[in-house]
Amino acid sequence: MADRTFYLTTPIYYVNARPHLGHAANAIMADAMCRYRRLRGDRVYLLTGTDEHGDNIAQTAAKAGVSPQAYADEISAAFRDTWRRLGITNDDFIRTTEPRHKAVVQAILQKLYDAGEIYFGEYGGWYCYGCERFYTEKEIVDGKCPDHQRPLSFIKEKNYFFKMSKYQGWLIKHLEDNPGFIQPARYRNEVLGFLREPLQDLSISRPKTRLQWGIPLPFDDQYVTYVWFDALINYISALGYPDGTLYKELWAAGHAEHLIGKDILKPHGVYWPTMLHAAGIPLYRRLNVHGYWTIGGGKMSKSIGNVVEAFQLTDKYGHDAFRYFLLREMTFGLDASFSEEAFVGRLNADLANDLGNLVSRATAMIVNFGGGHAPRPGAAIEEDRAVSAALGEAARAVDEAMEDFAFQRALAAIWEFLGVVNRYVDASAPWTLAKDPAKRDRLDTVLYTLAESLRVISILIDAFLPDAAAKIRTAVAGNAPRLADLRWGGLAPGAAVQKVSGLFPRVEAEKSPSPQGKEQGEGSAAPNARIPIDEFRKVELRVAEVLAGERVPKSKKLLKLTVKVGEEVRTIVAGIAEHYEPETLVGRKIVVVANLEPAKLMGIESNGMVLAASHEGSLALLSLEKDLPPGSKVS
Ligand code: ME8
Repeated sequence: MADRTFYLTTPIYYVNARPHLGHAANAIMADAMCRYRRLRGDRVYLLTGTDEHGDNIAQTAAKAGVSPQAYADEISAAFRDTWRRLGITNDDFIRTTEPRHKAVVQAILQKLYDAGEIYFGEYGGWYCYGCERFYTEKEIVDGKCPDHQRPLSFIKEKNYFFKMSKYQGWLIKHLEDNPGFIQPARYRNEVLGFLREPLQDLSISRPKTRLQWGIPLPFDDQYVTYVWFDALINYISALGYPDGTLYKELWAAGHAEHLIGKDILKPHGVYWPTMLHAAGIPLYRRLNVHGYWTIGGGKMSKSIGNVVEAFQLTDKYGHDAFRYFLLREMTFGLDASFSEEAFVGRLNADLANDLGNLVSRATAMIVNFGGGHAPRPGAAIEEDRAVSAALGEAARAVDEAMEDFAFQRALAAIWEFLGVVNRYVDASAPWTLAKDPAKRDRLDTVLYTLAESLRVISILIDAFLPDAAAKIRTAVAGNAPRLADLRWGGLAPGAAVQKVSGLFPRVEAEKSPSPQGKEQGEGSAAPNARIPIDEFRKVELRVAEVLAGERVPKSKKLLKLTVKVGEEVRTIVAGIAEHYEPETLVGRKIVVVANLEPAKLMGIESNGMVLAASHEGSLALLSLEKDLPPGSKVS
């Protein structure tokens, strides 16, 4: 990441619904990303806000018996308060009913009108009031809006149109020349997919006879601006386009990135770039698209009704735990399913156990055996060096993951490091060393390693778990966190360390108290919970043939395997080097998870996972009882 300035926007939320889990997840992702970039020392600017015009809001306000402005004031305030309580570190909050925004929308409309980019015409089409847009025949599913699953309305009227169709070829070329413009790639492909159909011109107005609640067109006061044309412009009106310093430094200089949910891909991936291009305004740098949170498999959002108040669970379990779950459980770009059970599973396994226990054990030992100070370490042995090496790996992996907004990968890498430190505590057994005065030197080294681990952990988790990070920092002589301080050895010997306990208290499930102790599987969401068959079906298991195998240099545990799955040849890195010689595996048929996201292990990209059973230190690869070709499905 060479770019040291970072302007990130969230969508502006419609004020027809109170903030819910989906909105909160979106704002939390944006916040975690911005906190991370600030830790890197980058100049960061985070914008969020509310989208307050349109049919939808006018109708909701009418139902509530209040004016649209009064309605918008109330819900917009609810978003601001909610974000403040969630600790979202936005630098500005824009509302589309503010004069600073309206002026820019009108200036851009006028500019496009003067340039002949807008014309008056008639159009009839199927309209979704929920999405505030027309749907093409191809997009309509069973006569309904694919997003809201509600019938569409046929609307025919005279309106102003933006000549979007003429930019179809230009946009395709831009996407082809800039493969990273929309990420993950599936969404870039989706936009290229839309663009295989002829692109229509965009109706950018609504007659006042039908809708009053909008920004009047500067060239025809009988019309108001279509909500998307109004809303998208918030990203630059908030910066004081065209003359504001922020606009020049953040937008015009090419540092803008958007974070959106997949439902609003088309307005951001098609309308917005063509609008900008037609108005002679530079484009954003990158569009980052996340999937949807569902509840129990159903869709959750907007006017569908199955909406969760973001705070119900944050108040119950704490902001950090809520942030952690949302960031850890969603693979960026894909949908994720929310359940309190899975939430509590993660809280207990990852937060209470892996992190909370480590912090309380380590600080207690430093206080009890080290007198409340990080001792001066003696000579490091291999076990100590493994911890510092693991930190380097984790910091690198986190940085790589954050470049792609892959929060789940970043957290998995941090938890790898926590695993290394937890195993180090067990293996080095400071409580035994403390009994033998002759081992004082070794004990000091171990206690220093623990104190230093806590210091770096507080930096690593700061963007994701800011409250817990601050508590650890206070207890372990930490300064303001910076990624630059992730270098091993930064903690001065003699630094004071205090006990920390109860960072994340365990939650006992109300319905089915489960006796999950420390032995529960690492990183599993709800270790003993039963899962529906559909969850299992998401895992694609296949037979693979090993074509070649070699040890991964500098790793005791890893083998690099080249395997054939069907016709496809791929690399899988497997932690089986202590149990198998690579040569003995060639030609064997094994079972692999074929649809895992790629992961980098010791710099090698692994595409899949080998299945093996283990028991008390012994490990056995799964093999077939009868020969079947590679690629065969396992179920
Ligand atoms: O679309 N899971 O506003 P909005 C994940 N005003 N994200 C979700 C979600 C869910 N279940 N539900 C909503 C709008 N979101 C427009 C945006 S931008 C110029 C105008 C996300 O309040 C959704 O994907 O309906 C979107 O990115 C954001 O919340 C705002 O949704």
